[in-house]
Amino acid sequence: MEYKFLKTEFKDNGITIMTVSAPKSLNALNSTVLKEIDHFVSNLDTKKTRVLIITGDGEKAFVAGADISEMVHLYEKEGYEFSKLGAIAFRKIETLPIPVIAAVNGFCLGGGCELAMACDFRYASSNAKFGQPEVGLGITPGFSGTYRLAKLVGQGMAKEMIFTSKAIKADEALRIGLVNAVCEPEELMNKVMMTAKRILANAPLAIAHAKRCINESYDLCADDAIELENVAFGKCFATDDQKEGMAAFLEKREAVFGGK
Ligand code: DAK
Repeated sequence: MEYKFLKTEFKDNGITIMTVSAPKSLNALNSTVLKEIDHFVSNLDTKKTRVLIITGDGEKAFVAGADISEMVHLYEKEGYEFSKLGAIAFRKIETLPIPVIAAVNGFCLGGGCELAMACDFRYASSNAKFGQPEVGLGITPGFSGTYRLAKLVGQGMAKEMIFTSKAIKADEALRIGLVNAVCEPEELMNKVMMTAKRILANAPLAIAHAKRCINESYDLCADDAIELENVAFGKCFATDDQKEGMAAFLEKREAVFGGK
């Protein structure tokens, strides 16, 4: 499928970059962008792509939110449908069996912050700004921001960010744990790539199991979360990757994982 608002780059080492590109509106998410993201993620071959990087086109914005010029025309039913469109696409990102890293380059507001939070972790450029400005527009966060922001930074900080609608700078986002690292804008992609390459050196199936355990255990009681991990651990012993990883250690060589 040809995308109007997405640029996709498949690197032969297993890293794919998905860039949201709507420069006239600072990469704002209209319903076409959301459908394209959904289509892209739904059809991603996660045997070939082992790490997905999501970023925004240009230096000014990652994504400056849901498209206000489209939302202004919505009523309750369409508002609900628009919200579901983003929520479903972002949930697909969150549950992909591969790591997804957000490279946040500039404004990361509203639906943009929600897109970044659906990724496994975030690196930001020093010019990035994060916020959930929705209540200033008379709406609530609509793409699972109330849920994921509170999970990431705690309820008190999430409530302050959402109730005040004030954007925070990259260093504050780092302090509260919304991003894992901050660097100069020109270094951002290199830094993300270096981390992606480190991930590529490890066993894909073990990473997929670990991601699922981390995602799912959050909403479970301790006993169920521990059992989930026990089962995942056991499943790893049915893989060639476990045999290879342990043999390589004992033979004092680098492991070569086939994802089987
Ligand atoms: N939507 C549409 N256009 C946008 C936009 C957005 N979110 N953000 C920026 N633009 C457009 C501007 O209108 C402007 O267009 P032209 O005037 O050139 O045609 C162009 O991008 C450049 O923006 P500025 O001229 O404003 O640039 P500045 O550097 O002066 O300011 C800014 C940058 C990011 C501070 C400012 O553009 C801004 O405040 N943008 C809006 C940020 C915002 O409020 N974002 C959150 C959107 S609300 C839900 C579903 C989803 C959501 C909620 C509920 N349900 C259905 C329940 C999600 C909501 C949101 O994300």
